[in-house]
Amino acid sequence: KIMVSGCLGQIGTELVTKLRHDYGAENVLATDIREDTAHALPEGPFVILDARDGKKYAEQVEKFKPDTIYHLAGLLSATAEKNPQLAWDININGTCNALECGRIYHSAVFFPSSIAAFGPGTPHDKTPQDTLQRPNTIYGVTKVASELLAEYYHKKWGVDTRGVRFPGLISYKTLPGGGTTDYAVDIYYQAVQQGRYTSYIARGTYMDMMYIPDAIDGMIQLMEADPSRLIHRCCFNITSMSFEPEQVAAAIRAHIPSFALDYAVDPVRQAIADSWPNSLDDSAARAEWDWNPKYDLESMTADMLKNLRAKLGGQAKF
Ligand code: VAH
Repeated sequence: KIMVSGCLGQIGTELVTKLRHDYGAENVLATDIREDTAHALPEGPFVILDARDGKKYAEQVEKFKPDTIYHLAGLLSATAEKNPQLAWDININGTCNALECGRIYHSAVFFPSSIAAFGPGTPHDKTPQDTLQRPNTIYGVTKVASELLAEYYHKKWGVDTRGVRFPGLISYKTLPGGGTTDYAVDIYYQAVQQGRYTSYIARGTYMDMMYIPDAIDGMIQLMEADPSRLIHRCCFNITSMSFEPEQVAAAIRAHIPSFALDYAVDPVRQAIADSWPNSLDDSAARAEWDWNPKYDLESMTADMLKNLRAKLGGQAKF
């Protein structure tokens, strides 16, 4: 049995859909701070849960008795930078509650870290699995603190904690909520609706990215991996591609030749992007639990445009 917090987010909606398909809807408890008014999730148990409410979090875990908790509730980088105290409250206290539940009720806990867990002083190219982590964003600070907490709960109390450092995630079902990498999702929506896009991230800014089917499969693969093979726990570098805006534009032009890209750089999100790696070394994930993504920029672009044209119907002019 599985419980998911933050189930209505960009990752959560697709994870719950996949888990309910694979394990049976009744075995997957979806929780979020808000109601599923858009009916983003397939049928199954749903509970309103603010991850900061430790008492309610524990009540739900005690009642549902999940073998695994995927703790996804949290604020993303750009939103967090606008409200650092709230970001600390949600991202840290929520994770503490998930880990306490893992300790008391013996559930395994998945934690989503991020490339944001690295900062300006970290090697930017092929960033190693084990290296300096001194991020200068509140989001990155909460990710490093949470990684260390998750490692501590494993070493101190044997909680089965595991996690990955996600790159920017690209999907067409649920929009991301206030990230820095969101330009790489917006560009596809604008391409099919306007035939053009104005990027808030500057030309030449490389960041790791991943198509969401690979992310969802990777999370489940990690949680099902043989624990005796795991040398690392929280959290594994994983990536599938690294690109800059001009490269996405070129991939889109293979389908929409007239697609135009220009720039209006947002200094806040550009500074965040500049502090992050250009590319990760994900050899530890490949060696310890056979991480092996399927999509590259070309196949992701074809799939995104096909599905956005279907989703947007008449709004898709290109
Ligand atoms: C963000 N999409 O932009 C998230 C993610 C690596 C990026 O953490 O904040």
